[in-house]
Amino acid sequence: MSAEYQVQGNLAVITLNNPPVNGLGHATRQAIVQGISRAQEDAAVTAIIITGAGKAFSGGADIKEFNSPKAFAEPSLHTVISVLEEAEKPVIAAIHSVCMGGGLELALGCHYRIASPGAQIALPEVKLGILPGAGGTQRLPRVVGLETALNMIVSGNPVSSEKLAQTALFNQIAEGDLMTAATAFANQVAAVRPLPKVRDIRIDYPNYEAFLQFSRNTVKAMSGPFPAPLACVEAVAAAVSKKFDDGIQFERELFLKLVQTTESKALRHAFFAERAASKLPDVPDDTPVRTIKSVAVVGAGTMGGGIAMNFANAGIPVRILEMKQEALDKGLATIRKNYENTLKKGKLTQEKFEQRVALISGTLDYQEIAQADIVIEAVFEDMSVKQQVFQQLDAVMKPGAILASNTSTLDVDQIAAFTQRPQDVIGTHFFSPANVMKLLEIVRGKLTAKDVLATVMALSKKIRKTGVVSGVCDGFIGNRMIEQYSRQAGYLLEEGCTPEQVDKAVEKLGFAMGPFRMGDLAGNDIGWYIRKRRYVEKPHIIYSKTADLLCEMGRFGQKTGAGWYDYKPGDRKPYPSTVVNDMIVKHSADIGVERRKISDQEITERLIYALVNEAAYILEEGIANRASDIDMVYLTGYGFPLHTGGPMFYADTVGLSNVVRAMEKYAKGRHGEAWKPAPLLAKLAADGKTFN
Ligand code: 3H9
Repeated sequence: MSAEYQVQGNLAVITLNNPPVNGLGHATRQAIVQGISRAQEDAAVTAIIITGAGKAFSGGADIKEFNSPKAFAEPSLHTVISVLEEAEKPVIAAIHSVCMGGGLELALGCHYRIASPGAQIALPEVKLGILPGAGGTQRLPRVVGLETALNMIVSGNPVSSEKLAQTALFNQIAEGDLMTAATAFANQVAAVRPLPKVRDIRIDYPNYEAFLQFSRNTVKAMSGPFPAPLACVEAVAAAVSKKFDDGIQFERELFLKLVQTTESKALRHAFFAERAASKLPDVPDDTPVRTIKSVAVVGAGTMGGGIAMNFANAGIPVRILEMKQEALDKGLATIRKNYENTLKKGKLTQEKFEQRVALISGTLDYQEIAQADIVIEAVFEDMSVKQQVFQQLDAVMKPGAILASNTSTLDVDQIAAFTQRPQDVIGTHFFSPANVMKLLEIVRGKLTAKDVLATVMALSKKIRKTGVVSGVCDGFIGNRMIEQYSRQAGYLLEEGCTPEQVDKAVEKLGFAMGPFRMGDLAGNDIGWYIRKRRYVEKPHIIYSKTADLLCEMGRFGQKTGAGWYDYKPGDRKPYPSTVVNDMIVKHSADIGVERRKISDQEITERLIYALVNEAAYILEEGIANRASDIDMVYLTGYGFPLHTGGPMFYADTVGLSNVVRAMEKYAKGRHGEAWKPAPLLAKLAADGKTFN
């Protein structure tokens, strides 16, 4: 049973018990209905309390069930809610911790609701690409008002129970023990008849059409490719414009449509992928972790500064080490300025601003960082520089300190070998801007200790990053894949595209930024530096020379006021550049390639399938633990469109055999060798299987 039934005196108590968050799966729904029926039949029972065991009242419908017929098997959530609402004895929801989605809908079907202070109340379905499908859009506006309900349903964000104390959602906010308060309340209302039902409340909102029209316009402009937010508005509109039962029917139809959309499947995939990424088969949840109370960062450049801010934001003191006073002062001033900008925008209180600035200090002396629990190196991406730094860290850091490198491509095992304590060395690859981007690639060296890995994974949660573990290889998961993507982007230029055409094609698909705009933002010189290394180490790899020619012109991107695009001073807007386009056309002629018209479909397929094929090698080699980890890397670090669920989920949606067929076609063109399908991809496609 996933709900327990107990009789305590004259009260029946139904306790949802389906860890981790009392999801309302089929068995739980059955158990609730059985509990209500037992309570109705027991003449000694005068009222029924429904509550949740453990860390939630309920986190809502069991999302895992959505892809199976169980999700809709009777008793459906609708049926359960009707059973509660129609019960002849008062049903009181005793709410604590988390009351979300179907959990809140269940509570809204009860006659009364009591909540602990601080409970998180939400209808977050929109974040999964659906809408509340068990009456939430019809009942919530009846108790909290049209505007509050619409905000909660369209944003999906939680609101604390105290904030809703003045609304008809709660009959009481419990002071002290929740069950004691619920018991006293249940006894008070045991004899009340008729029983109050949320469905009977009238929504009083004169001129609601004007408000709803305004909401439609705003939501439409903000929801991009996602259909759910607008559907939420329409469902809430039905709560005012239709009779209750018709509104419920309308909500249900919308829900059933949305749950089938690729966008919703992609968001549900991302929900579970994010949680799966924090689990490693050989590092169980109870692996001991090292205490992290202080952090040091080596390097006060853009990366080092951004990394330091993450820890200050989480309340952890950080000391930044630099070689020269001038560089240190500049780095600290940049951090201060970043915080000042956030303060000016009203996104930070004065108090928090001061706290955060005070948590970051600087030093020129290695000895002054020796007692830090973790040190993160963020110096120039060159092995000999890394060697010097890690040898120094090995000499000064206290025993047990974690030594992390922010390298984006270099061999973490080689870095670890510069020290006498390779078990304490790990890669922590942040993405620029490091204080903003969600992704943290955690690079596990051959000798990295399990407790070091567990500590860094826990730390990534604390600083609100999505930590994804990668094995050691050139570029790890993200940059190793982007290498193939960039190569295709370069070939496309040689064959007939302009940077603008390539960028627009992928941006139309929902990418935050195309490859050339991304290059201009990150700095084209970084790729140039890496390619020069590869020309020596891996001479068989053929790159388009266009990017080198661009760098030879000094066009490093936004920072030099010119890159693939032209820029006006103080303006980040890219303008197509005649100089660059001429250079590309000339280069095609120089290498004897006849330029042709290339379709957007070819552009997006070549860029995305190049990512997917490399990802298949990465998965096969065990560099990534699971396909969904690769999706998380691309969704949180590379601006891959969320509504597609990431490159692997996207390829699954297209069908792997279709992906392979397209690759075979491109293999007949220039640089066809790049299109040899990875054995794993070929096998899955042949077997009709998927990555995820
Ligand atoms: C819905 O209700 C539809 C209805 O309107 C209509 C139906 C007809 N189902 O996040 P955490 C798991 S849609 C299944 O790390 P936290 C999660 O996978 C639903 N599993 O913890 C993880 O498992 P594991 C609307 C769920 O404390 C574990 O719980 N509800 C569900 O940071 C811990 O999760 C939502 O969208 C679920 N509903 O946060 C709520 N929820 O340990 C989504 C969680 O195996 N959930 N799990 O990896 C959340 O926002 C957070 O999980 C919550 C807890 C705030 C509840």
